[in-house]
Amino acid sequence: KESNGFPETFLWGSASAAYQIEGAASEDGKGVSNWDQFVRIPGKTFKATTGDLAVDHYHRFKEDIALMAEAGLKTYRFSIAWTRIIPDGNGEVNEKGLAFYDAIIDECIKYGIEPMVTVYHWDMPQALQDQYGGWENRQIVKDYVRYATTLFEHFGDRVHYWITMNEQNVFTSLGWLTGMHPPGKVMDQKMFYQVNHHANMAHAYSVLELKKRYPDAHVGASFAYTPGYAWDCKPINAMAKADYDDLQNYFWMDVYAYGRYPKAAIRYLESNGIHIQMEAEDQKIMKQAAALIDFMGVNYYQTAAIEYNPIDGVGMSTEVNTTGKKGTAKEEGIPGLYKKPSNPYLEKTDWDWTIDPMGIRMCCRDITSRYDLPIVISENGLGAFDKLEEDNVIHDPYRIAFLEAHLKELKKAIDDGCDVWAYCTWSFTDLLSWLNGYQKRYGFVYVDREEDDTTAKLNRYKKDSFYWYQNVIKTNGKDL
Ligand code: GCO
Repeated sequence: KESNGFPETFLWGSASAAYQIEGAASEDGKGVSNWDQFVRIPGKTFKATTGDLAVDHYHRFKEDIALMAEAGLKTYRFSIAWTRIIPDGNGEVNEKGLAFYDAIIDECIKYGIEPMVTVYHWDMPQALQDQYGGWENRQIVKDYVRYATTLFEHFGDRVHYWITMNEQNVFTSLGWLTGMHPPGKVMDQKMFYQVNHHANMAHAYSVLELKKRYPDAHVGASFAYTPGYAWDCKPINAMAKADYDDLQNYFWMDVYAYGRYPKAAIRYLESNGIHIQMEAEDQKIMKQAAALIDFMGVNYYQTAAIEYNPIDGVGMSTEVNTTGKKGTAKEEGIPGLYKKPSNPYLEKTDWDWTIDPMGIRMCCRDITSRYDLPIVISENGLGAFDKLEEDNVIHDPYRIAFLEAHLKELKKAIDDGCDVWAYCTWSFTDLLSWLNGYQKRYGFVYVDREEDDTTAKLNRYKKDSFYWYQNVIKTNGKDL
């Protein structure tokens, strides 16, 4: 059948996060974040890489945004560093921090690029961690909402797309279960769920504050959605997939879209002695916020195969592939419920992430039928080893193939009736990978630096994929 293609208003974009690109870690009054501190613990990141310099976007944002304009981007998704706006988390507002993001936003607007702002992309003021344990304490809700409201009031006249939380499922799992992200706690399950509830309330109250001020603003949260496939048609594996969905997908998306936790997940937690502490109004506020969100943000990278996991089966793995050496990832699961064996039908990236273009269509279809919400693909991309060759060219046909295959499936999702507003690749320039330094690159623009290179020139070079994306945007995806 004939495809209608991408809508005329489709927002072609790319995404980044403050800590991964900005650098200037202590300039212009910026406070210390949890990440500034965490990366200094030996063994936490590849070659002890820090974001102190990152790709120096703080000083080169004009060059970077000019490149985005050259590529034809319609939107640029970036995050704001809480520590630039309120350096100690809940004290004075730092005017220089506001001025930096004013400049970014104005630069985007100058080129007709719609700014899409992520309020929280994992870098929390360390002062709040020290004062009261950060996300572990209910106080974080008030402090987050004050920070978010400061952004809404200052930037709301120019920013029409807001993302409250980036991958809450990831930063909480890695922070309180695998210990790979700050605060580095391992299998603290009770706290994991409590922290999530605090983040949910921070999200919910900030949605209400935004809509009070800017009822027409578009808001959502970005969820790292890994759709599951039942291993086979054995009923117990189909049930394992239902458990996986309730505990690992709908546990977040149902909160954003419906304002409630999946019943079976809550029953499971309670039967394991985990009771989420809530305040009297919480359920009401969650529902109010859910009724106000405009889209579901989806960061799509991969799918998972799901199989029943016996009670003495595999647990959560704290050893994942951070080396880029294929085949080093371990199977993970929740004993008694499910595990995620490697899917034999799919190729994998060097970091053992399955490559599954159809998964992006699955995400869209599932969100459309379950929530009937518009969708913003807030991230999709391929982390790979890229090579700068003579004459400063970078041939990345694997990235083009990856993105093209995903966009073809996204187009089918649109033809299926899904209301997809935007597609942001991760990322535009290369940037710091939280745990992998600079060996795992995602950008259309190569940044000339290595981990331990303090004299890096940080020159920007366009990869082949840059020109490919430029053409996709110019033709509004017509040839896909
Ligand atoms: C990495 C990760 C990140 C994430 C992003 C999530 O290599 O560090 O892949 O780049 O994709 O921050 O929102």
